[in-house]
Amino acid sequence: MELNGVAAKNGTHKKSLNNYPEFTLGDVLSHEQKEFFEKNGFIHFKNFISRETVDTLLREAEKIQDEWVSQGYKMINGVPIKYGTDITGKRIVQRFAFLNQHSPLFSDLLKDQRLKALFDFIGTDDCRIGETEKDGLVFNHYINTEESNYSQLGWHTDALRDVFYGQKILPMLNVGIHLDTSTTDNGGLRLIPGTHNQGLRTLLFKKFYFLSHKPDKNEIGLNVEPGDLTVHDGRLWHRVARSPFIGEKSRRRVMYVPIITGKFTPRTENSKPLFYQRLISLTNK
Ligand SMILES: O=C(O)CCC(=O)C(=O)O
Ligand SMILES: [Fe+2]
Repeated sequence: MELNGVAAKNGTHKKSLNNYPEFTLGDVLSHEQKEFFEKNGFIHFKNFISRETVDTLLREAEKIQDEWVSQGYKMINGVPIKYGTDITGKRIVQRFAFLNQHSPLFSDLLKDQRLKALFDFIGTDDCRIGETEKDGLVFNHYINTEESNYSQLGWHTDALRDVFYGQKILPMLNVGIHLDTSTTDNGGLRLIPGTHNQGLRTLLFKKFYFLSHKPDKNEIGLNVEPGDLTVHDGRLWHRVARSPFIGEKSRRRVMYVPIITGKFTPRTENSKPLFYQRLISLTNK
């Protein structure tokens, strides 16, 4: 694999099973981190938050989930909420949007100074964390049960939404904060390194958006532990593979927040779902 050539040189990162280097996020990006990201369109930072913080966030999300379930909310700022069923039969939220607007624990997390260091992957001075734009802080909860229909997500890029807006594709990053261990033998994020740099034709037509789930010969899987942070370029092709297991072993929870540029376009209670937001909620059966 091409990535094998990028070997660990010093103590700041080590090799993982999948053979891509892992890094540590500080207050500024290193030259090596920028170079890796520019070439591959993704990067993996270990231990962004502690296991204790992960546990606290999981408990907080569960509290918010129980409230949303009991109130029967359908959308947050016009973004459809995805509901499902846990292995115990309990009704759960499988995709939250704008979670940062529902608890200070989540809004404070987005204030972490180290997240600002990531702006340098874009390099313009209008970068910001999408606290009130796009889908805000998203929380995805995948689990395979008899009844869960949210256990995978087809091939897509996150930049597609700008195409539907008729806008120029603006630089954008998607920052993942992982809350469960996810190894490549248990489904999880698959991405195709380098596809962020291959032009509009690749961005639009490499795969059938959200409908195609077929493994790609160049895809790589991530191996993450709770508290790890990953970043991928908005133009990078990726999917979420279904875990081959049923039940607890298949559980995978991960949060995403975008780093965006361009015109400030906040969403409010009166916002309507955008095409891509409907697509996500319709296609992951
Ligand atoms: O769950 C993941 O790791 C990725 C989710 C994703 O690609 C998305 O929500 O756009
Ligand atoms: Fe995505």
